[in-house]
Amino acid sequence: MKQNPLPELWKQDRTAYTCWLSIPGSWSAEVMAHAGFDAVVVDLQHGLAGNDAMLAMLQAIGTTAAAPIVRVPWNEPSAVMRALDAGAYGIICPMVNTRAQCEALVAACRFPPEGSRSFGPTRSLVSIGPDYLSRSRSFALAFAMIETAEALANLDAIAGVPGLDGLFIGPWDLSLALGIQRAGNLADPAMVEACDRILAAARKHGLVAGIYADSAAQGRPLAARGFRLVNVATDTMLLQRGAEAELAQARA
Ligand code: 3PY
Ligand code: MG
Repeated sequence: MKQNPLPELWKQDRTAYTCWLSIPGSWSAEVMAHAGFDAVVVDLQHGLAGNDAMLAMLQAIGTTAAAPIVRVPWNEPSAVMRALDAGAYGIICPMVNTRAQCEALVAACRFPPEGSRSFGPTRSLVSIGPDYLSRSRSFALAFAMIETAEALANLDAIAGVPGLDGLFIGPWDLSLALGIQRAGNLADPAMVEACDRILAAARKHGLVAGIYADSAAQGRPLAARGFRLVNVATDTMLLQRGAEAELAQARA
């Protein structure tokens, strides 16, 4: 019987490291998952995969111990339910700006009476197990992305939504929203302050704080600050950086 490894890691106050998949296809997903990340995120918002590729990528991640997570394209119940039905262990939802939007996200992740998820976990009943319904709570982690000024203004109300599992910072959108000179700059004092506020709100409400970084150098200090779901790699960037580095060395 499958278990979601993430809640156990967080009980031990350990950081789950993730990688982000923007390349559609099962092969690169399988390679990335085999690297040993705690969770692998299929990005349906800015990544290039659609629903068909998502299924194959979740199957590929399922050949490893990594928890498969999906970042849905938007806060749409159908997108959330589809990803959970296809075997995702959790949802990262972009642009959650109000308490009502966060309530809608959580409701889409939970079967009645807690929520309004429609029953039809076609693959989850196979890939997770026939008892999926009774264990679905730990396989439907709900993370609300905090990445706008509106979300920051509503931070406490969003974090207080019952059933939410975590807040997840999108530093690129958040830095644009805050008018920070260099987009994505996690070291900008205004970003440091915003991230600390989000971290504090997560702690206050017993939530996991997560954040997107695209390297270990960026991600390690974030884990030290208390983030417990930290992205440290993306497939596209690794491919690009690796290819450029090899070519540069060959031509040197
Ligand atoms: C952001 O930084 O805005 C993200 O959504 C990360 O992908
Ligand atoms: Mg974003």
